[in-house]
Amino acid sequence: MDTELWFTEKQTPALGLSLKVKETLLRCRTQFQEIAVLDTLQCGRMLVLDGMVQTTVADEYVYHEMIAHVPLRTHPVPRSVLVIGGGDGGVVREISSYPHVQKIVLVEIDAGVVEAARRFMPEISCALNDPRLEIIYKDGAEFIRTCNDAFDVVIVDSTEPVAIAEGLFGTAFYKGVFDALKKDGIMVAQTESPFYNGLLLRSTFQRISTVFPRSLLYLAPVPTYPSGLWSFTLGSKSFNPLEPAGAYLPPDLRFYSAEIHRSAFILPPFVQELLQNESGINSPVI
Ligand code: AG3
Repeated sequence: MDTELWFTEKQTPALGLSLKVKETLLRCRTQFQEIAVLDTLQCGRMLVLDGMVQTTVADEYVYHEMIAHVPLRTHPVPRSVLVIGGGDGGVVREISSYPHVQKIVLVEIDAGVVEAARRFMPEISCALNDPRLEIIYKDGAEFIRTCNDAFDVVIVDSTEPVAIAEGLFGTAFYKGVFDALKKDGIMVAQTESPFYNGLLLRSTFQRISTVFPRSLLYLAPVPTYPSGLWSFTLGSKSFNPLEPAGAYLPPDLRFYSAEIHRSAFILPPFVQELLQNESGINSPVI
């Protein structure tokens, strides 16, 4: 029998997701984290940061389409968009399909992630050469303090709130995002799994709600992320995400549609409770 290589992410201390590995394409340590690109049998190429699955060629479209098009189509005509994190380029690829977007700024802390994606994941990183794009290698929490009234949409495509990404989940950061947005701007952040990270989801949602006049949570399935159900929190200064104002719908999308946009905001009762409940007793302990 052939020797089998498997990668396992321990999604909780007691549960893991394992993928059979064909080949390890990259494994290196940067100043910030460990980066791995693995070629898997089930999901094709996969980007792993500090042992956590960030994206796979097989299911990346769900996450990238949902984190990008929900805010981009809530705004009638977004022209300037800031992405914090997102060094693999998946979010930039989605933004670049809007003809009216004039400026995209990508602020990624680790140049190693951009290099790895450019080299091994061309289908995800393919828009990183868009002439409208400026890439800045910096901590997003630091960068945001330097922006004022500059963007229509800010997309926070971070890793988990540990180590380098911790500052991207705090109130001070969301206030910075608020100030970086124009007067009718919109932000969205990935806010983890309602099944396994309920407490974190709630506290993040509450922080965003204290800063933005309108904040809403929506969901999408991402099979390779913990529990397979992922949340996003949108903060809007003015436009109503439930009635998207954007007339333009990018062609050839695989998950997002006008109907999915609306249905993604319909939350199961346990998620609604999670957002309302002060004490956290309904939050799963896993
Ligand atoms: N950023 C969010 C990934 C979180 C996954 N968590 C985990 N595997 N424990 C994804 C970046 C994609 N552009």
